[in-house]
Amino acid sequence: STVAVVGLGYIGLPTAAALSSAGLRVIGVDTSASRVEAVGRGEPPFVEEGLKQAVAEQIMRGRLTTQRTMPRADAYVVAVPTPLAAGHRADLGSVDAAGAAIAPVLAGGELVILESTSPPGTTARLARAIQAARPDLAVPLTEQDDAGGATTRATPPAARARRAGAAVDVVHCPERVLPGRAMAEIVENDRIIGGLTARGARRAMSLYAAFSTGELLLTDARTAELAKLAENAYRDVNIAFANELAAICADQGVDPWELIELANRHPRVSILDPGPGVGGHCIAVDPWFIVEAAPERARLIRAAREVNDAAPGRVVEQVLGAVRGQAAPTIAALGLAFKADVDDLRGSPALAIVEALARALPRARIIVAEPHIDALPESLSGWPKVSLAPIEDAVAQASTVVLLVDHREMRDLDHAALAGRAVIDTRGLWRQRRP
Ligand code: SAJ
Repeated sequence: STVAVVGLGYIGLPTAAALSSAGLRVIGVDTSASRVEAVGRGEPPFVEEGLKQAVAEQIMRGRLTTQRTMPRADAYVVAVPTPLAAGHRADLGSVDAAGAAIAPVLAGGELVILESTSPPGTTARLARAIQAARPDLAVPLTEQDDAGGATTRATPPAARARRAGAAVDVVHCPERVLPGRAMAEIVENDRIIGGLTARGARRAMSLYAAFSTGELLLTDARTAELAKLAENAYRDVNIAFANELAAICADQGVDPWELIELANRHPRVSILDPGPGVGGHCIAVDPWFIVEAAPERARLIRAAREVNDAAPGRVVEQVLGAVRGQAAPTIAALGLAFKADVDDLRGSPALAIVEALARALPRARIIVAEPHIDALPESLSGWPKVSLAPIEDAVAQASTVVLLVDHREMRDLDHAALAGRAVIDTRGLWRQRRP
């Protein structure tokens, strides 16, 4: 059978590779012409271990092709961005656009799977939109709908009678792979599959069974939506706990990493690592979807977001404190990515910190070292005082060194190079361990 993967990004492309590697015929769809073309040449536009090889092989075998227009297919896997809009609200524009593109090509009987992380109710919203665009098809919103609509007033009997053919099932199967380990986790992780109807969930299960070695856990769509959000909110709350402890430790003159290491020797304590903030496009975003759905209830989840969002500002204050009194300081900023060993700058606290320093220090030089990029992003390239250099060069020229990302390359840095410099280590990478 043919699967269309809608959105060839960090989730869609690895999923397209996994589905085609499992022997399915896959059509990758993206609105970006350059992305369609690059992937069509077997060249993914971002790095993920094993991705390039898998994509190139499937393209070569002809099992994976790419195009901009929505094809006919037996199943559609929607993996489009669901970013935050103003006011910490979910921007569902890309999900709506995907639905609008899929609806006209449906013939009846297809499976539409939403993988994008979504606020509660989004799967039903997608189904409603497809139903509205295609009154001639049956797109069940509930079990009762599916049974013929005996108890739903929403569907007039005349409309029901006109609907021909098999139902179009809309299902939520939230992605949950860790950036940097996407290819392995897409295959190995357990999956939550939430149907608007039980049949939809079962149909999606047989699709995922083609490539997943994890357990496939069936539930309803709203539970699946909220479960995914809960996973990322859980991590956000736990990182906020570590970041709040680190701020308290700074006032108390205590090394937070030593404190956490010691507390974690308790059999039921497992505190995460404090850092310069929470970045990426998931953990810093998804908890807001819960806040939006339940603003009165989600007090802890909102507070965690606020604690983590305040972390970059604390690092900026620390750096400003370290260079106070210097007319023209040179600062080495090590790392721009949102976390270790990835090239992804989206929502990166490190990037926000360097931008803030560039604005706050008119006469400083800021030398950025980020081994995963070969040019500064647009937000920094306009500043003559900001440059990109190898790690050793950046450190050699600087009087203040701020470590922002614990990349492998930063771990390997010879500590002797740091001698005589003010060092702000936001990841606890170079801390002095007690004997
Ligand atoms: N971070 C800390 N301290 C820690 C752990 C992380 O400061 O102890 C920071 C990182 O530096 C980074 C941010 O948090 O800036 C998030 O990094 P991450 O590795 O925790 O998570 P993501 O955003 O790369 O991926 C998460 C994963 N979710 C969970 O682990 C619950 C992944 O499985 C999801 O699929 C992904 O979000 C997603 O797409 O939703």
